[in-house]
Amino acid sequence: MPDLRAADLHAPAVRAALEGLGLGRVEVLDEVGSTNQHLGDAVAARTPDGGPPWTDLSLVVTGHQSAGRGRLDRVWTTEPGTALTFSVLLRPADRHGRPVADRHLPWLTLLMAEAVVEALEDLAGAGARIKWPNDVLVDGRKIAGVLASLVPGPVPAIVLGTGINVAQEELPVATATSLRRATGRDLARPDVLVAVLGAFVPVYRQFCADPAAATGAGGPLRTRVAGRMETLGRPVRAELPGGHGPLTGTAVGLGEHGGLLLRDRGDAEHEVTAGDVVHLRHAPGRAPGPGPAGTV
Ligand code: BT5
Repeated sequence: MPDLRAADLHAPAVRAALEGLGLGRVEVLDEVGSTNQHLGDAVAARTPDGGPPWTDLSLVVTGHQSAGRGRLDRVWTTEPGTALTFSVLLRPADRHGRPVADRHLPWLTLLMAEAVVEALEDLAGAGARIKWPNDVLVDGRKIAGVLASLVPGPVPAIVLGTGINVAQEELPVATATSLRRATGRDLARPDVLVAVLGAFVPVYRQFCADPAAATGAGGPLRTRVAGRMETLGRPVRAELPGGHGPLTGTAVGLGEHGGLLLRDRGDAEHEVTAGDVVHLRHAPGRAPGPGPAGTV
């Protein structure tokens, strides 16, 4: 019996809409462990598999992801048929065909989060916001997460995976929400996919053309992402990787390479480039404590 978990994504009209966006190879899978793993393995194999080559902006999307991954060995959990889980392959190169320098690559996660926010706004007026470095929140709850993985090679490629909670009633953690839960609206997964990629592709092209100009001080993409960030202007606690103590302060901006600029109580500025951020409640005159959604 055919597996119908991805019947909506297999529809010819969806393929036509995706093709209209100028993507590379498009693969729709009924079910897979992890789209990031699948795409990364396929690209790293570098052996022809009979299909088209894995060019820039190739896509793997699945009806159900059974072993989804988060950062730092965490998991991404979804019910069959209710969530959007997909990965795009990126081979970012500037207008002269030169690979974009590694230092700019952290922006890609934020640019995908930005595309998700714009799509959810357009489709459902969801009022979504970005939480540094890789979450999208609605009403302070996580509706989407982005995971970037590097595919080693002569010119490294990036697999950018995105999970968006669309129709779940039950969520795997209390800090999560779905479009159905947050907006009461039942959106079709393919519409969300096409809207997100439709928002991402032009932003990605703008980034690649001149990453330093797009994301440097006053650059249009840095300004755009900063304007959508829930994190900025808030007291936060940054949990740093590698056993370094947490940093507490106010998030004051985005750095040149997508890091979070944090000003501590002594007015010293730090740039956090990796780790988790906890949004703290504004509490004038008191040490900041976690807010209602402070542990997202
Ligand atoms: C992320 O990690 O948020 C990245 C999620 C990326 C998922 C996509 S789906 C397609 C592609 N293929 C993959 O295998 N992954 C990518 P992180 O910031 O580490 O957050 C992980 C945490 O989010 C977990 O520890 C849970 O607390 C929470 N979580 C798990 N499933 C969730 C869900 N469906 N909705 C909201 N939160 C969830």
